[in-house]
Amino acid sequence: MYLSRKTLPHLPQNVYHPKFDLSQLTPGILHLGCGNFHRAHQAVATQAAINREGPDGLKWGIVSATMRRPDLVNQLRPQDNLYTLLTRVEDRTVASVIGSIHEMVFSGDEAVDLSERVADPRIRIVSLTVTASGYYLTADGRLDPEAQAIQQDLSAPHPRTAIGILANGLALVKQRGAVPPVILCCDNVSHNGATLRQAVMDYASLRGDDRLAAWIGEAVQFPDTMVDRIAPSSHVDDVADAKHALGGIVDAAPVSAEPWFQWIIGSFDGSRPYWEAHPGTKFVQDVAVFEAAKLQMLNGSHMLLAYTGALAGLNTIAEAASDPSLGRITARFMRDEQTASIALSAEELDDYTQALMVRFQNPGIVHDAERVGRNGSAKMADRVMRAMRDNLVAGRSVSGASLLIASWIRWFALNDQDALELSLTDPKAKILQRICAEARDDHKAQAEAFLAMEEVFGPPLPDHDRIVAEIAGLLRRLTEEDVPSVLRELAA
Ligand code: CS2
Repeated sequence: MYLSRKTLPHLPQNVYHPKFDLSQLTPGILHLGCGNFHRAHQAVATQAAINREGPDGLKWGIVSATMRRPDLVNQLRPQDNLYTLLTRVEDRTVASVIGSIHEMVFSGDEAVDLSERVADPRIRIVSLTVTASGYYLTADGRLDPEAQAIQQDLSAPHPRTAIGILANGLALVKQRGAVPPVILCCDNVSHNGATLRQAVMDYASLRGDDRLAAWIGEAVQFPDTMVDRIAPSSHVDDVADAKHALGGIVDAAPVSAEPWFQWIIGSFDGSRPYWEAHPGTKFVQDVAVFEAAKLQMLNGSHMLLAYTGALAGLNTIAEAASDPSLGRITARFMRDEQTASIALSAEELDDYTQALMVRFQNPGIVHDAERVGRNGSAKMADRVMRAMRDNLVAGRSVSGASLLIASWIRWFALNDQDALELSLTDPKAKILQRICAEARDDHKAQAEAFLAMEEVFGPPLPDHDRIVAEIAGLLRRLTEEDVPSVLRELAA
């Protein structure tokens, strides 16, 4: 028996589930990027809001578009888009069935015109989780006009990128003289709302429509948000765990997440779900400080754990964070380097560091280094370079950031030699591998050529030559010595 509306009444009593009539739900939100994170985050808060609001909340059903996974649509449709959230508390799992997704679509489906969906008058909010690499930004946060996907969209009738879909959809709204939806970016990108707005305006201008760009700038709200919940890729145990929790009912596409939930949203005008019904959700005037702390301290440290951890044979975030040496190096990096320019008190920063290290060590979360290590070239600027630059200007150590970058380069070098035990996904993979191949065995040349990529690292760093030498030295050690021993020394 599969999970579906029909089988909902047979769920065990202790499974939290939608309290509303699923057949009455209508679409109010369009979501682009239906991955595990969306299903463990916005969809969960939306369910809490609908539960709380009663009949008024039924207009907030989500039309969720996956940009990459038609298989997920095939799994969820027969289940009436219901799925299980497995909350992995350290020593136990709590199951909840989520029913806020009203419709699932695949963006690549010929019959699906997402720009039309953006312009559907019932859709009041368009939210996005397409990952940092899904925006095709350069290190200064502007749309990269050279990106192949953007070039393709500009000449295609039906765009495939989120940016193209939004620009075309908003053009329809403008043409029809309708009220535009609020665009809610939920990705880990610095000033995510403002950045997305600029990128969509850049796209409109590239299409030769400066009027559309100006109208988007004036008439459309793009609030900033900070989102936080660790939701790893699906794991083989998830399906069996869900079946057990649901008393034998099968869910083909459950999702796992840690208990932590945070969603800080810049206030905006217009109607919206009562998302505050979910603990951890808050509307504020200014998201910047929460966002910088999260991007640098959580996401930046995640990169160090992933890149350096995998080189030491620690293939999940929990293993890497629990390793005495790498755990220590990471906590130091997070607290001493990644807090640069974050306007929180020393005590708040200490507490946040401690809480993050505990979250990283959660043994119930199997968060693969391979996954967190993806698309580093799109993550480097916001998560690592900003703090690193501030630290260099202030004359502080950047040893953690240098280790992170050296480890990242090592991934490409190993990959080039077919010796990396995990797959390497990055929009700049080809160029970076070529650099490694051309400068084989010359660590200084590799470090220099990597840092010269301004679209990834930004303009030359203060004290550039010294940093190149520091990174090259670490790269040499990671190549020639036993990595766990190197980490033991660095942690001392
Ligand atoms: C991770 C994030 O893969 C990554 O880049 O750092 O997905 C991280 O798990 C979430 O941002 C946590 O909120």
